[in-house]
This record gives sequence, C-alpha cells and structure tokens, in this order.
Amino acid sequence: MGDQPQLNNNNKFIPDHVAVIMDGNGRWAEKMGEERKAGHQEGMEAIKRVSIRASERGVKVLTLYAFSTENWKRPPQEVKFLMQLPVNFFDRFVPELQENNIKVNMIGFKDKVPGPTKRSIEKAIDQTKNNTGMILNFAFNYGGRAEIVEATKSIVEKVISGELNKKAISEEVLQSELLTRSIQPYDEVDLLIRSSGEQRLSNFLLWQNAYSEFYFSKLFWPDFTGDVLDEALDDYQNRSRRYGAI
Ligand code: V07
Repeated sequence: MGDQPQLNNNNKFIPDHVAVIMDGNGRWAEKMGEERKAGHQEGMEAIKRVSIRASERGVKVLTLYAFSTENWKRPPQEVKFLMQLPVNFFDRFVPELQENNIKVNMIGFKDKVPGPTKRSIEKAIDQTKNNTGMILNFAFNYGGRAEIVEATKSIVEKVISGELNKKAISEEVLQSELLTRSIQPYDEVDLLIRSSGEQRLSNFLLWQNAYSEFYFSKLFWPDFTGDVLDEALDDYQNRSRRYGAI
C-alpha cells in the first residue's frame, strides 16, 4: 500500500512510516540517580529531537508508543503522572510543531483517558490540522490485539447490517478497520525502532509490522538523538526489502 517511497538526496530510500518504542526512561533515571519522573521529562526532550530530525529527513509518519493498554497496571501515581505528560508536551512543543509544519495524530482507545488529557490532545490535533508535513502520531492507550478485536467487531456489525458481504472480507478490509486507518496510505510500518536494548514487539502495531525492518539501539530513550535516528535510517537504506519474494 502507499505510493512510491521517497528518495533522499543520496537517491536512497527513506522509510515512509517509522514507529518507535521509547523504552528505558526509568533505567535512564536510575543511572542518573534521579526519580522516574526525570526520565519521563528527558524522554519528552528526545521526542522533540527525533520528531524534528524525522521531519527534516522526509519521513511521512512517525508513530511513538507512549502508553500501552498494559501500562494501567503501573502504580497509580505513576499513571497519573504519565497522563499529565501529553498536556506538558503540547504546552511546550506546539509552536515548534507549527514551525516544522508537523501535524499531530493519535491512535488508541480514548475511553479511559482523563478529560483534561483528552482535551489537550484534541486541541493539539486541531491546532496542527492544516499542517502538510510529517504526521506525528501518538499511540496512546494503544494495544495491538485490542485493535484487531475492535476491527473484527466492526466488520461483524457491517456483515449483520448487510453493508458488507462475508465473501468480501479481505486483508485490505480488515486493515481499513484498524485504528491506523487515520494514517492511510502510510498505515503499514516500514521501520520499527526500539531503544534500551530490548528486542520485543510488546503488542505494538501487530498487523502493521508484518513486513517492517527492525532497528534496536542499546541507548536509553532519553539519550536518543537526531543522529541516532540518522543511523537507523542509514541502516534501513542498506537493507533490501523483499516482502516475502526472492
Ligand atoms: C510520555 C515521555 C517520553 C518517553 C516515554 C515515556 C514517558 C509524550 C507523550 C504524549 C502522549 C500523547 C500525546 C502527546 C504526547 C507521552 C506518555 C508518556 C504516556 F498526544 N511523552 N510521553 N505520553 N513519556
């Protein structure tokens, strides 16, 4: 899906959709002898650096895994703090998003998200809706399996109502019911980056990562820089993607 991939000025491919699992904020704080909160604050600075560099390099969509449906199991005061971060983030970063023509989007389940957090995200989406550059897509209260379950329910309802014939159900139909329908035609991930040395998918964009390339960095997320993103993009350019062909 999607149109022709972008070429950079070296005539090499830039991935349209880069997705990032921002891991290691807690361990960064431990290393620095600070509270976990400090790791999350520094993690936001890394988001700024990486978003701006990705947009400069011609990435079309940058998806960041900010909060998973499993993260509700963390201590209540940490959950409360994390729910405050989108508000802090947009208070500080909307002008820079505007300067860089970046458009905000969100994928996830809005039901459990507190009102002020939801409103802050909706406001940022509205403020940046006319931007035509990179989409900065936050996966917030997101879970890959739950996303597929919800898509299935939606398809069943359409079949029951007669809007859709059972025989017409295909991969394309299911994909178009996923939360990532909002970032079509770039809904499939080209490059997945995970920081902090872990090498797991952790229920992130399960369907959309079917053919993605993986890049793992040992750096904790708060230590991530634009130059590290460049390394990941260079690494991507030196691989050949075959989509199952030979
Ligand atoms: C969070 C800071 C970055 C490192 C990862 C963990 C902590 C930005 C957001 C955010 C979320 C939604 C949105 C805009 C910004 C965020 C959480 C944690 C839960 F629309 N950073 N950040 N959300 N951290």
